[in-house]
This record gives sequence, C-alpha cells and structure tokens, in this order.
Amino acid sequence: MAGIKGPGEARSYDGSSLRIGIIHARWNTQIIDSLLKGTLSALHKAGVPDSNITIQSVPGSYELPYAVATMHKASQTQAASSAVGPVGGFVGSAVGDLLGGSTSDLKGMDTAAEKQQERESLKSSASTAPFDAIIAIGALIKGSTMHFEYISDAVSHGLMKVQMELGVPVIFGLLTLLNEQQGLERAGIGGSDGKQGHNHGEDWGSAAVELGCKRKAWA
Ligand code: DLZ
Repeated sequence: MAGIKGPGEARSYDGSSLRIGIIHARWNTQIIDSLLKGTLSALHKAGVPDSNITIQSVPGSYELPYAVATMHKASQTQAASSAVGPVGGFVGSAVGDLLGGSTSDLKGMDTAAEKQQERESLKSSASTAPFDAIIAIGALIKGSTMHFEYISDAVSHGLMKVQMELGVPVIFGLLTLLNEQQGLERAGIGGSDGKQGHNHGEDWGSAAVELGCKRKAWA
C-alpha cells in the first residue's frame, strides 16, 4: 500500500520552456550531491533542458537566502540586458559548470575536450529569461549547540521572505536533520534498515516545474 506522506498525485507538467535556478550548500556533501542528482533527474524528466538550468553553490545553508535573492535579481538584469550578452557571476553557468567539481558528469562524456565542447554548447544555448523557479538545497545536521536551531529558523524564514518579496517560487530543499542517517535516507542513499530511501530532491525538482508553470499561467 502506498504511504500517506508526500505530495500526492499531480498531473505532469511540461518544463521545456522553463528556466530553473538551483542553489545548494556544500556542507554535508554526500547528502547534497545525491539530492542534487535527484533534483536534476526530476527536472530532466519534465523536459527542462540542461541549458535552462543554472546551478550555483554556497558554503553553507545560512548563505542560501542571500544567494537565492542575488541569483534571481541577476537573472532579471540579464534578461533586461540580454541584447548585449549575458552578465557573469550568479547567472553565468548552466548545468555543466556546476558539475565541474565534485558532482560528476556531463552525461557520460569521456574526454576533457568533449566535456569542454558540451559546456560551450550549453552556454551558447542558455536561456537568458529570468528564473521561473529557484530551488534552494541544504542539509543542516543538529550538533551539540544551539547553532542548528538558529540556522534552521533563519534560513526557513529567509527563503519564505525572499519568495514573497521577489515574487519567484523558491522551493524549500532544506533538510533539518537530527543526525546524518536521516539525511542519507532522505537523499535516497540508504536507510538504517538497509533499504534505499526516497530521494527528496526528486520532489523538489517536480515542485519547481509545477510552480514555474503555474506562475506563468497565473501571471
Ligand atoms: C557552521 C555550520 C555547521 C556547524 N553545520 C552546518 C550544517 O550542518 N549544514 C550547513 O549547510 N551548514 C553548516 N554550517 C555552515 C553555516 O551554514 C554557514 O555557512 C556558516 O556559518 C558561515 O555563514
């Protein structure tokens, strides 16, 4: 029997014309990398092309609200000035660039030259529209001080504030975890019972596509 938790059945949305931003923290990298893969898998499934996905990272979750706001504003500036070419910084890199460090793979490309070629073609076909939705991903793990409580609270309120003030859907991809094991389970890596957990990144990718489409429809 299916569980009662989760977003329920939704119709499928066509993400092929959406531009999606992803900003992720680097703390707890194993968990983050897997969440990111789940997110990208859902975006691809909905038809969002790599060239319309921009990924950036920040050190920790506390930086997420500022980064989302800056990324969104930069994409608006870029859209307004697209006739004179893309601006750098927060909106400069599509999927290929972000993956350039820890997270792998330009879809099975073998050589450095092939990867470079793929990066260049992603850049040249990249959308310069403002983001239709931004996904903020982080994993906070409780320690022995009050640090976790303060950061969880600040980031949750910060992300809500940003989306309401800027009018762009911000998907809440922040895991607030009591221990590392909870994070591994929610990132689809492995549960305490040895079973693979559900990767919550997939839900976040789908939520971004749904909200991005609805934002366009409701505008
Ligand atoms: C400092 C810190 C700690 C202790 N734990 C985490 C964590 O579990 N997850 C996370 O995303 N970030 C953590 N950070 C870093 C803070 O979010 C932030 O990057 C620094 O305090 C600098 O502002």
